[in-house]
Amino acid sequence: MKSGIVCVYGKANAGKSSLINRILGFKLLPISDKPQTTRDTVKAIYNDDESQIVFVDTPGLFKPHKRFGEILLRNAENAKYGVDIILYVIDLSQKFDATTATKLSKLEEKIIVVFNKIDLVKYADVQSIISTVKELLPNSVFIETSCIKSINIDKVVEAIKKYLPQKEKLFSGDIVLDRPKEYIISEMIREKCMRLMKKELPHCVYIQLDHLNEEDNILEVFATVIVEKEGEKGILIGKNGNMIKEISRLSETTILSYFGKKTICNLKVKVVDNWRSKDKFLRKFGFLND
Ligand SMILES: Nc1nc2c(ncn2[C@@H]2O[C@H](COP(=O)(O)OP(=O)(O)O)[C@@H](O)[C@H]2O)c(=O)[nH]1
Ligand SMILES: [Mg+2]
Repeated sequence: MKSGIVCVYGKANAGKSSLINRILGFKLLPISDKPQTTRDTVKAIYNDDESQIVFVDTPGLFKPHKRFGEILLRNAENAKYGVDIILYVIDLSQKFDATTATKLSKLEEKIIVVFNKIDLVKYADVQSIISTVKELLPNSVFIETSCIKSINIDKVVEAIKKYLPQKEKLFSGDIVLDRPKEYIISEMIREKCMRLMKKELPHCVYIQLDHLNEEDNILEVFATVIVEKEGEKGILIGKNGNMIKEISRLSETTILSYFGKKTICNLKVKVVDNWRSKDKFLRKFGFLND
């Protein structure tokens, strides 16, 4: 049996969560076109007959502009230590800067470089990025992928398996995420907010799951969508409550398809003034542990 921990690392929006979802074969982690969709360093677990891969999805690297951002960044940076393999995801369609690759070149861990979003670029335009990375990380493995078009995802799995140590499974049974149902549901709701909201607004959203009422065929969710300002609350509720209704409706569909139960999603919206800058709330919401 081969098993180990793979940290998925790279800039915000590179496609890290998309890649993990593709490898798992179903959509587990939230994805959107806004950077910082991933907030927590969650572990997503891939199992097959001969291996277990524990993926650590990270919030990605970005310039933090609030206390909250600083904490996410610190967690992302810390996640890469003590793992078996680092999967470094690069978005080929974006301007490349060598800082991250240079930082990684100093680590001992095996690095698999994933050049993602090849569906968006012409090879001639990205050749120089690829050769720069190859020079900076000469001992790594390199794979070009598209998560959208499902290109070379199997090669990534193959490469990971090759370098995983011989070890017994770290997680038993068929757990796919190291988080409870409540977490998965609130992430599904948050993903809908991220997708429907414009620009900076989605980042102020925190989903507090108040109560889960679960019966044989029905799942009733009571949650509070927390934002930072009255204006944001207005936008989130929308004209005649249309926005929050749409968020509920889309969440219900996603929760149903994942848990196989008809879902009713009751959402309230509440303002917690500037929560992303206050340690008290960052701690309460589980982002700050010290
Ligand atoms: N065209 C294209 N888009 C992609 C690809 N992989 C991810 N994306 C998109 O890039 C955005 C960010 O993806 P996400 O997985 O949330 O990135 P993360 O922040 O690194 O976890 C989403 O809109 C994805 O649909 C790809 O291979 N090709
Ligand atoms: Mg992500």
